[in-house]
Amino acid sequence: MSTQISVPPQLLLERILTLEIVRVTERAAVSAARLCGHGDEKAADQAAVDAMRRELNKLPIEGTVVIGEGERDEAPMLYIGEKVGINAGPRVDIAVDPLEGTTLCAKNMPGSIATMAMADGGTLLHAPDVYMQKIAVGPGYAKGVVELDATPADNVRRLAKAKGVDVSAITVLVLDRPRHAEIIQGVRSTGAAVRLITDGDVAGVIHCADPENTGVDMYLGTGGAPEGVLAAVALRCIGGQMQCRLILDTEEKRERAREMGVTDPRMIYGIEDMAKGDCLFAATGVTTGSLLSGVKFRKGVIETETVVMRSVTGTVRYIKAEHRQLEKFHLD
Ligand code: VTB
Repeated sequence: MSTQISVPPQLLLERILTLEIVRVTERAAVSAARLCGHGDEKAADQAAVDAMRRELNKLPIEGTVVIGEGERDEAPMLYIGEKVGINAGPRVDIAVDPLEGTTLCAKNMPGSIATMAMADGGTLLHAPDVYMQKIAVGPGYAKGVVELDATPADNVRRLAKAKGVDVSAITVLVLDRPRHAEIIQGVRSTGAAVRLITDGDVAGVIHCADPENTGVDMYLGTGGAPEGVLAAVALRCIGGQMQCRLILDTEEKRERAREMGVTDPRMIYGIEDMAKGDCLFAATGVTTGSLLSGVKFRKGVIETETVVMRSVTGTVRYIKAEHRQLEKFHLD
C-alpha cells in the first residue's frame, strides 16, 4: 500500500517555513544581543537587520517585504518592496521588525524582541511607517466588545461586563507617552488599572491573548503602524480582536499611504483587514521580558527562546534552542 500525503503542497511548505522563520528571528536576536547594553541603538538595530536579511535570503520563497525598515530611499536594507528569498517557492508577503524595542536592547532593559511575519502574497496590509491608533483584546469575547472610537472608560466598562468581573479587575496596557495622558486618565477614572511600558507594543498586544498569565486584558494607544500589522498577524494566529487606524495627518503621509493602496485614510482596520490570508508569526527574545527569555551567551553555547505561531492551525510553539558552532557555520 502506498503512503499518501494528504496535506496540500502549499500547506506542507508552509509547515516547513514555520521552522525556517524561527531561524531568521533567532539569528537576528543573537546578533542584536551581542550589542545589548552598549547604548548604541543604531548599531544593535543594524546588526539585527543584517542578520535577518541574510537569513531571509536563504529561504525557498519569493518574498516581498511589505512592512520593513522604511521606504526605499531611507532604508538600504529590508526596505518596503525589497525582494527576499531565493526567488523560488511560494510568493509571500514579509513583515519584519528585526529589533522591536531598540532602546530596550541598547539600555539592556526587559522586552526587546526580533520579530517577523510571513503571509500569502498580497494579503498583508501595506502600511507606511506612520503612527497607528490601536485597541486590542484577547479571544473569547463577542465581536465589537470594544471599539477604537469608544472612550477608554467605555471600553473598560464594556470589557469588564463581558468578562463578568468588576472594572477594578481589568488591566490596560499603554505605552508610557505624554500623548496617552487622556487615555491613562480615562482608564483610571473607572477604577481599572494601567500597566505602562516604555516600548514594545507588539509584545504588548500579544499579552492580551493570555490575560490569566500576563494580567493584561486590553491594549490601548498609539504606536507604530508596522508594529500594529505584526501584532495583528500574531492575534490572527492565537485569537483576539484588534481595531486600528493609520494616523495620516499630513498630505505627504496620505500620499505615501495612497501609493501603498490605502484608499480610505480614516479606515478602521480589523485583524482580517491587516492579515487577510494564512500567516506565520515568530519572535525571539533579545532581552528577557514577560513574553520570552532573552539570548544567553554561555561557554560554547548560545541559548535562544522563540515563539512561533501559525494561523491555519492556531498552533503556538515555544522553541528553546541551543546554538553551537555558530562561527563554523557563519550563522551570525
Ligand atoms: C511603539 C513601540 C515601539 O515605537 O510602536 C513605539 O512598540 C511608537 O513610537 O517599540 P514612539 O516611540 O515614537 O512613541 C517603539 O517604541 C519603537 O519602535
